[in-house]
Amino acid sequence: MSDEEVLKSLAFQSGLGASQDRSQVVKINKEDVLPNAMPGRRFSANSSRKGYLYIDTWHIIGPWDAEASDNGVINFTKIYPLERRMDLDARYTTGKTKRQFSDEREYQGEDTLTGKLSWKFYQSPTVEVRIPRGQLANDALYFAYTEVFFEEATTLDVAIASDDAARIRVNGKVVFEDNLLSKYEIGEQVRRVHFKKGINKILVRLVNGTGPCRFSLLLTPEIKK
Ligand SMILES: [Ca+2]
Repeated sequence: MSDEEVLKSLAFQSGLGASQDRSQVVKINKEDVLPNAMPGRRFSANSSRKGYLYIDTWHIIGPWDAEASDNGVINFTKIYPLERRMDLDARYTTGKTKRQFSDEREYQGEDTLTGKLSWKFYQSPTVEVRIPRGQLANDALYFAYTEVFFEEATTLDVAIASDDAARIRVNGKVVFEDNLLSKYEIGEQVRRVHFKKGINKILVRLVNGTGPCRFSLLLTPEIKK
């Protein structure tokens, strides 16, 4: 053992006051799945049955200041304008102007931001879609948006996970809501989701407490229940 001092994490505390839920049941065997999942955003009847597919291309906007929790639970009752009407050309000057951040590689710091926000294109190399370091902040709100194309109307089981709280809409309908600052598990919840023929719109509203901020949608060929 070296006796050099090792820098400790700054251990930023989330100011949102939401409790942590460590009780998720993992339904996906990540050792089997993650090395084999393929990126995609256009799906035919065949492609969806061959193996695991993750949605890799997104537009991401944020950070805004996240609102404090209600008794440990992130309050999703407020609806933001872009949840009603999507506009990828929208510009905002209401973003966070100060941030602390620490990513999954424990790169961390604090600095100031302009507060100016616009949608940024992001292609994720991994199943988990990570908020890029330039946008990462503690106690922050983000939105991520994508459109996926299905050649036929399809119902699929989708393994959804978020770090931290998230509400996810497919074609306006909420398919996932996690209102705790929970640990990220790739198989956090499996939802049976209906995708219509043609373009399907997916909107993720994501709240980060501290540390990395990420989510994933993994389309599963079959889940043994
Ligand atoms: Ca986090």
